[in-house]
Amino acid sequence: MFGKTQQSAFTLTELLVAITLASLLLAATSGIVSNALGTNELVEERNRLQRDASFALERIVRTVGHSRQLLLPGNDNPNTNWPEHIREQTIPASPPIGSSTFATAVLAVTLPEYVDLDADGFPDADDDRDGRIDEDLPNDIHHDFLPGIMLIDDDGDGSVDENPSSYWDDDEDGTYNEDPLGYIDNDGDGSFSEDPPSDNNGDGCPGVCGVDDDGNGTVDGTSDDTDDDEQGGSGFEDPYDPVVFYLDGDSLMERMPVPWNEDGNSSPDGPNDGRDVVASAIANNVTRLRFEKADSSTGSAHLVLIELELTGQAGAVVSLGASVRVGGSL
Ligand SMILES: [Ca+2]
Ligand SMILES: [Ca+2]
Ligand SMILES: [Ca+2]
Ligand SMILES: [Ca+2]
Repeated sequence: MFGKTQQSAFTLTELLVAITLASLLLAATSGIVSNALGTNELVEERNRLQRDASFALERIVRTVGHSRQLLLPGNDNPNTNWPEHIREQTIPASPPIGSSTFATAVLAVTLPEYVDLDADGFPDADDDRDGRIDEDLPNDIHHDFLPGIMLIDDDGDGSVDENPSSYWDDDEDGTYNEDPLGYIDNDGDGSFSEDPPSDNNGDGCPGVCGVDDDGNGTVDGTSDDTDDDEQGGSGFEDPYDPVVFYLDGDSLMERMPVPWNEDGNSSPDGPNDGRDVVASAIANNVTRLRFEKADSSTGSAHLVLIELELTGQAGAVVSLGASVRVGGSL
């Protein structure tokens, strides 16, 4: 009896110890479990962000690789104290550089030939459907009735479309038609051919002076010096159609020109112009976007460096980069 009581007391102690051990073990296990859940969530988020960033980068790289011309970023302008060739933006915003008031990331290239959204068999970039692309620019080279590219801070000074009445000013520097097409930086801003007049090379002749541009046997066939392809017509019938990548909040936007009257406005020369665009988000949760024009040569095959950072709710951060040559895939 005595022995039995002692045994059962012993058992009780054992039981208590066992319970304590079990609860300790449980606590430890639940710690491990919740830790594992947290890690899983982070891993999943990182994978998701990785997919999102890859998707966006691939779209940009494909577009740039098939474009014939980089529009933004331009070369660094030696006359300003902020970099024009590097367009970087963070969310939340980091302090602007020099006397620029707001840093924005922007990449703009001319529309690749493969894009035919209205499926009429002509590239959308061939505005006059003559088989050639961007061959006859108006004074307002983007044909959007605003300085530079519509709703974009072209010169990186922090202001968008400043001096709106001066819409022939293609680079937002306050003067227009000051840098015709060619290999000379006529206005000393570091960039070439960034603000041509409707006589695109500024030589006072249709097409190039003394050259039979359209191969019809007649040299400088018309008296219209704005007819850059010597094909008659309005004299400036094929503007640039910019594809633009930029941030709207923390969304990376891709803005496409469309060959129909998207905004309902008509121009003197027709219902479709540079204001007809469609923008869509190709990535969200962006915390950093950076575009750099890596060389300042006069040629067209410029190298563009791209960096994209996404940050998720759970704290995962993914940063991806790419470098692509403009027209490198043509
Ligand atoms: Ca054309
Ligand atoms: Ca500006
Ligand atoms: Ca200008
Ligand atoms: Ca220039």
